[in-house]
Amino acid sequence: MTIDVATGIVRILKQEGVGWVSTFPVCRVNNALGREGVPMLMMRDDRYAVAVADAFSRITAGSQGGSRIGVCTFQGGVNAAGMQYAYAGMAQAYEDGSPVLCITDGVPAGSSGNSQYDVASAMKTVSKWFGYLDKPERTPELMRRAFTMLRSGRPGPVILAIPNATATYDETADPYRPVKGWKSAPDPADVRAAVDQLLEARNPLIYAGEGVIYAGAAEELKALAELVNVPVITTLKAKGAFPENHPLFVGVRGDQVAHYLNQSDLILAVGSSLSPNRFSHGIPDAAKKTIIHCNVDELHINKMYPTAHAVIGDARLTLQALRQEVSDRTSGAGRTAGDVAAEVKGARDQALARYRQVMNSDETPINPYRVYGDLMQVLDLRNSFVTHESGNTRDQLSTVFDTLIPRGFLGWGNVSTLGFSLAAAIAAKKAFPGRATVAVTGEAGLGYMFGNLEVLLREKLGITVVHISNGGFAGYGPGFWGPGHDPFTHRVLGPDEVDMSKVIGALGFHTERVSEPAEIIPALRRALDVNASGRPAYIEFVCCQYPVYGQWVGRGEG
Ligand SMILES: Cc1ncc(C[n+]2csc(CCOP(=O)(O)OP(=O)(O)O)c2C)c(N)n1
Ligand SMILES: [Mg+2]
Repeated sequence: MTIDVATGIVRILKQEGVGWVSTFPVCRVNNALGREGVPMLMMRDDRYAVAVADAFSRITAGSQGGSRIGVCTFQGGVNAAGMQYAYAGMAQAYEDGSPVLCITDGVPAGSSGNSQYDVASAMKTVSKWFGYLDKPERTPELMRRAFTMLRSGRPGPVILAIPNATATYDETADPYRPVKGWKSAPDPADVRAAVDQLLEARNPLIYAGEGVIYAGAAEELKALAELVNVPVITTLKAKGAFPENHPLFVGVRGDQVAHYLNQSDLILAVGSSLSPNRFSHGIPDAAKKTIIHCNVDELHINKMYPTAHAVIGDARLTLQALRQEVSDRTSGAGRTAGDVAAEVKGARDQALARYRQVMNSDETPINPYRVYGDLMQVLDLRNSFVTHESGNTRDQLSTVFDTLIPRGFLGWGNVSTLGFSLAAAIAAKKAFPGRATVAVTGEAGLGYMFGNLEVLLREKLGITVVHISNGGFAGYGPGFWGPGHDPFTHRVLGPDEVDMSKVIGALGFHTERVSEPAEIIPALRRALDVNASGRPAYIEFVCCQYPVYGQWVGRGEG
């Protein structure tokens, strides 16, 4: 059967279990999606088209229903306006290592080199793999390769450029079979070496990264931590990989995390790049510690710190192998030294005391921590999804929000790009429609979202946007980063000047504006009720600019 490339791609996507595709027009594959019955989620800009698909890959990663690949399309070709705008979304997906498939029009043969913007070289800087479909017969080959990249090894975006979507080929010549994706198990000698060190350490610490979630290895992480009786911290992106009510859980951010990072003599890193960023912890005095680095590939080994032992392989298989080795060495008894859980509790109680206090605060304007505390009371933490924004909401929520299931909270952002929370919430609703879904934002994040709010109404996506409305970019307020940000780039019109609940209410959202702490819980309940019938909600909480304490731990200091 002779078919055109666009139809061939869409049929392969269906074989690969892709249920919908996010887009911003136009891409020449889109009509084939429509004809073949694959729903399109049309966003209102190209960056969001990428971000929703990106977030869908992240949120479904390692879930019980199985990892699913988010797919998006946007404008490319010679007039690559869409692609230029989508670039921001791709850069973020690449930086965060998200396996999203981006399909775009390629520059047709004979037209290359005519524009200033060089599509191929630009795309290569933000993708694990960039494929250019130079012959229609290669459609199955390139799609096979794309899904191999998406489902195997270190996760990252794949971009396919289709220069001629109407060219035809024989569909039966090279029939497509779905790609399962492959994993590798670690070298047993490396596992033994790691366990030698682990059992000798006085103060080991497990540093869990998002690779644990991609590998679907949360259970294995818990089992190993319990067997070796070692405290656990997770990165921002791995928040939820370890149950945060577990006695061995130290935290994602906060003084207790700094304390454990400082006092540890051995770091067992699993599924993390260990590349400290603005929003992840470094390892202080790394040269004095033993770093065992378990990762899916060698890219991150010996990257910023000397790796004492690398264990290369899939995180789940690695954790299983480590556990088996410990169990064999200790006749199943594991490592029992000290009352680790009591120490963890003591450190957490001490570090969290100041936050627990303000989570009950009756002050007005409302303390943002009170909103987070009340949100935790309203949500079923085993059946809900919360995500933060760039700004104070990230640092505040990652310090105090208790996440009990993988992806009950999405932490994101090696470089956290404002506006992503709405995309994440949309993706979460698509992935798990039954879960209450909340995006917590400040005014900057909200500004990025505005154009895309219509999508929630059109698609009947029952999501609640919680706005910590504090009239400024709080992190850039007085005292932050020294002089220069305040008063210059700090204040915006706030709740005294603009009533955002009216603005967004006029769109058709259920909206409320809350100034009294006692009203937080009832307002959240009303919003979530409305969400259940597919209507989005926005709540403006009139808040103070409350400081964020502590820092992400750097490389040299505590
Ligand atoms: C795309 C992008 N540009 C710039 C930044 C830098 N940035 C981080 S937070 C922030 C302001 C956040 O202010 P707001 O949304 O009001 O949150 P608050 O900290 O007040 O809660 C800015 C400009 C960013 N993260 N992403
Ligand atoms: Mg603000």
